[in-house]
Amino acid sequence: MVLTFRWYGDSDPVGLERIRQIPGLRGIVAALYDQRPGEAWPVYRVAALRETIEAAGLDWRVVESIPVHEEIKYGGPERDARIEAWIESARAVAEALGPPSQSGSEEPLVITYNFMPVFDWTRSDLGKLLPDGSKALAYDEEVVARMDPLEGELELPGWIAHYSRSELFRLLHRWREIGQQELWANFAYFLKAVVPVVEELGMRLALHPDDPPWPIFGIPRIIVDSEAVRRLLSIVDSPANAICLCSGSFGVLAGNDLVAMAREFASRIAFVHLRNVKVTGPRSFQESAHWAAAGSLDLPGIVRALLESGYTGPFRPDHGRMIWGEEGRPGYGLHDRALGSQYLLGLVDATRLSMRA
Ligand code: DNO
Repeated sequence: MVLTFRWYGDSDPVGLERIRQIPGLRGIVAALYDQRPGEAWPVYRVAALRETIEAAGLDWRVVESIPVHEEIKYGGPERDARIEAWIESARAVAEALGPPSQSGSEEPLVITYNFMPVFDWTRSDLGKLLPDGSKALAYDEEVVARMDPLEGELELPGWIAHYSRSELFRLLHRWREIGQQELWANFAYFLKAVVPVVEELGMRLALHPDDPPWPIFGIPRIIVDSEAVRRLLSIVDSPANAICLCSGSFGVLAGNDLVAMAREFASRIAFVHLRNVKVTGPRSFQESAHWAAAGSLDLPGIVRALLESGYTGPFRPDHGRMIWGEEGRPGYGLHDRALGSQYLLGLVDATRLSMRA
């Protein structure tokens, strides 16, 4: 398993030179965050970002994300053109990133994406004050139920689309007509178009689960549990059609046994997000430090299941709290993610040791 770290490009308050000092870290997770969803990425821009990352002694191995345009998700008239643009971006990634120069890793390049309609990951609070003075991300279903996205009341850390009020109104209206079955059909249409290309380019897709894994604002969400994962993997049976095992997303649903999921899907996992959450009620949670005892998830068990099942791909610490007075992008400060990365490396080392015994 290869430790990686998400970096948001030149506008990220956490610089590459600081990331470079985290022990055991070479792999960067990045994307062209200023490209609008549905626009094809130019090769020269991907290549320029690669050069910046490599100049810092690091290696760009995971793309997160190439966003999927809404037309594709609701099956609008422009969907084929938007899928073509998505494929063009994937080709640009393959051409500009090519073989890894720094890490010598043999692992294929990974493209992470999600299929959540309208909203990416959603929280009700981006800075919940914890008793120790740190600030965490939190989701409280009751609070979300009272929010009106059209009034801009929503905390949307993961939202790249930035719709105008009227665009959002139209989108929300359209989704009132679309149910889970149609969303599945549109997802299958997308997978059948992109997976063969990604496979041919020697890369792998990593579908990020829905976060949180239930419908919000009356809009369907489908990538929520093992059954959904089995279904999506069978739509195109190729190693390139893989998932991102995000412990924190799946982990807030009591029925999701992450250790069992890691074992069952190991050969079809292309990327792993490891973070901890503390479940605070039905459909409510707050994010905690990575250390297992700080939250509800069995991170040592997940790491062991992955290693014992032969997983050798990338993983990253996910969402950190804001600690030591750090300010910045919610969930993506330096300090707590760096602490988390070292805890995770410790788990990997200890597991490997016990597997040798
Ligand atoms: C949140 C992230 C997500 C993820 C996308 C993948 O922190 O894990 O924003 O990058 O959903 O497409």
